[in-house]
Amino acid sequence: MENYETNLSSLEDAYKEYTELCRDAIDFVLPKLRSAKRAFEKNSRRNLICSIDSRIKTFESTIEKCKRRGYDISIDSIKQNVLDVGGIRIVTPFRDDIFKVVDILHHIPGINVSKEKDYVTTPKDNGYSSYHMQCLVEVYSPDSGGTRLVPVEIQIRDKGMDLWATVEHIIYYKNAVSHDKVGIKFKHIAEVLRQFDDLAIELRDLTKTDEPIKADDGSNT
Ligand code: 0O2
Repeated sequence: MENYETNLSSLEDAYKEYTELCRDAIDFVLPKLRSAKRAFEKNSRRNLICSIDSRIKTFESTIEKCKRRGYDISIDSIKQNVLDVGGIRIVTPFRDDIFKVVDILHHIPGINVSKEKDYVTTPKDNGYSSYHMQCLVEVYSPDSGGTRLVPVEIQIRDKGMDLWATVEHIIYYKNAVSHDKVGIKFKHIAEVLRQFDDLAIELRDLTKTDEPIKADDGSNT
């Protein structure tokens, strides 16, 4: 037992050191996203992005994920398998904005997209909807004699999807005991939110809110 605790404590130290690299990777991405957001909004009548948040996964949550997924509990295994230690979440007003942000991310130098999961076009069976991008970000690292690629997971969702995921995460996502009735209700809420998303895009297009600002248009002054 004592040995287990000593091992866990030295793993936590190694994890803490690794999270510093993950923070550097996040700090590389954030200003680029903010500048892309500003550039879009300069030429448009509306926001492309409502919010950008970032977080470092806690040690406890990482260990829990390793156990849940059956990964080894070691620093090498964490680096190899838990690719969302550094995470960024972008929330957009409309569902189709998600794909505009995805496109922007593909064009930012220094951010290498290694894997994508499109739960927007095809939501998970439980109703979860979001776009996940696994990115490898170039970070300066004197130890490795230059730059090093550090994983960051970027999740992009619209407001409705974010509301659903936030509430479902609290009530249900990691529940050891699943209640069929609760799961069905969440699936139903996801469908209602999807209908709302469809309607919101229809109304936006009807009111031409998405038309770019013309050079002589004073409405942005
Ligand atoms: P936490 O506590 O939020 O950090 P992979 O299966 O690994 O190849 P995928 O599908 O992109 O690729 O990743 P994964 O690991 O299944 O999900 C990544 C994160 O997405 C999760 O991290 C959650 O944050 C979120 N997520 C995925 N599925 C659901 C879901 O059904 N409901 C909610 N609310 N969130 C979800 P963690 O580490 O599991 O949890």
